[in-house]
Amino acid sequence: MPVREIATKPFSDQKSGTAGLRKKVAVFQQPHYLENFLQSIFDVETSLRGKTLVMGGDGRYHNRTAIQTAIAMAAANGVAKVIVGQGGILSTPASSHMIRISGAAGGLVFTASHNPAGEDGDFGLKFNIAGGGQASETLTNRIYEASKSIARYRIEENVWVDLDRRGSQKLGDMDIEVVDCVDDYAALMQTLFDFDRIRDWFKKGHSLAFDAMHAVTGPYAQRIFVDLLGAPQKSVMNASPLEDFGGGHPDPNLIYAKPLVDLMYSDHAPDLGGASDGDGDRNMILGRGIFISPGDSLAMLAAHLDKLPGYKKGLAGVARSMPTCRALDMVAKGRGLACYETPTGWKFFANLLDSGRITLCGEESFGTSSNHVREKDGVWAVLAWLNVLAETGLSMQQIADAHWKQYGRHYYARHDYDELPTAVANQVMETLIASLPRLAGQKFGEWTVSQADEFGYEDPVDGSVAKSQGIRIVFGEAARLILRLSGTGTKGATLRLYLERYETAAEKLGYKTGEALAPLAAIADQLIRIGEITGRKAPDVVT
Ligand code: VG1
Ligand code: CO
Repeated sequence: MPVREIATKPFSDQKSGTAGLRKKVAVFQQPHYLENFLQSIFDVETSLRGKTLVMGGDGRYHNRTAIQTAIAMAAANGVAKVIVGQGGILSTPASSHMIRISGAAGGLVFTASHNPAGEDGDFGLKFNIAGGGQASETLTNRIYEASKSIARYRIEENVWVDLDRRGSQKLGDMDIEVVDCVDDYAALMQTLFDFDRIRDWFKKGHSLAFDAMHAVTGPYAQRIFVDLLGAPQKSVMNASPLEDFGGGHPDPNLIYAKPLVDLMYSDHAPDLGGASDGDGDRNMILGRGIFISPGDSLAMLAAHLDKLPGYKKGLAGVARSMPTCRALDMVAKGRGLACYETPTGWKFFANLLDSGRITLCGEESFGTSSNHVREKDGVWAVLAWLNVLAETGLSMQQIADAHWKQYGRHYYARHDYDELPTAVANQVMETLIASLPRLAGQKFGEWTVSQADEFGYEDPVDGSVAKSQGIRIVFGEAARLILRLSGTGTKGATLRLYLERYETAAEKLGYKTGEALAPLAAIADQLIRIGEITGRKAPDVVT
């Protein structure tokens, strides 16, 4: 097959955000756009030459086209072997696992995660390194630098690979292996969880509702929950992945997964409700009549995980992103575990996991996972909860009540202000930053500011430093307000305000979240003035 060098000109916007490069589909469809970014990866990550590269995506619009291009460029750039999920499908955690077990030098994960899909929606590409973790900021910055001066890319001409036919194919000197997207992942799950016990739990009449949101987890849920664990077919909703995710917003939260939430609060609610996002790395967890916030889910799993087969040795340590509520810290304290606080974005957990410092980690944005892969993992979280329920024989409500009684309760919410003009969003941030030095010691309502600063992180493993990772206003253990700019949006700027309030007294454990946080929201109005500066009356999404 002839390799061609194509002359090209740089695009100025190929800087990765919180998790990869995300743009409108139309941006990715521009001639040379994807090719430039891919060539920048091949030019920077020269270790891919002669090695294996994993490819797969969440199945959204443009997935197959992009993968054909990537295969043609991998061949032209000296990659020895490409392993690709059948139909171009691999969930993000399954990609991470595939990179790990195949000893690949890296992986291309085609996804814009929870962002809407379809012709007018978003597309994205994440580069993962050997070991299965997301490229570090240092690496994505080098790729960005390369993309700013790129002048040519290499591609094999006239390539068309049959992505639907499992097995081996050849493209020039390069091997291509098309693999089932679920097999290896399902095998991994069976090493971590007690499938027999979960099967029995279903046989006893317990039930699950899982919403795949017409995104990538459909085939995984079908195989694992229905075929392997014997859950009735109706346990999996919206199981067929669609290129536009059914026109929905594949973000598993109280707003976008409303049908599941309604079911869980109805008279015929199952014992456990779960949902995942576009690429399968997020999870939402509910019990009958109860929503478990992601921060609580993380803390409760930290308290119960060592009952499950894959974690019997106990946890090495735990970690959470800075905006994630401090419920995890309480469990860590109670159990004598190290607890790390990292910037937002899963890539910051990678070194902690690789060095054996932590076993479990999570983010407030519906992300939880363990050291079994280097991405967050939605189906894993649902399985972990299924196993905890089957093992303890308790209901979600009973587990939550006992947890809050022992550790206290963190009320938590995130307020998103979407699609703001970038200058206006920056003004909110800058105004607040300017006021920080005056805040410590000031009293607001029943709370006094103990600390007000911009969060920075020094990685304990490689010493790399990440600055300006969000503003935090801390009121001792009692409360926190956090403000940061999103790094995953594709239109304007999104401001995220996070509210956290901690209570331990028995009579304060049963509030409704909105009510518990109302006084804190009022303080946020006064301190941060989002409404005043942006002209927005209310957040667009509250989760
Ligand atoms: C958001 C979340 C963050 C998560 C990231 C990727 O980032 O807040 O916790 O890691 O999405 O998740 P941001 O910068 O928009 O706040 V996913 O499921 O898109 O891979
Ligand atoms: Co995702």
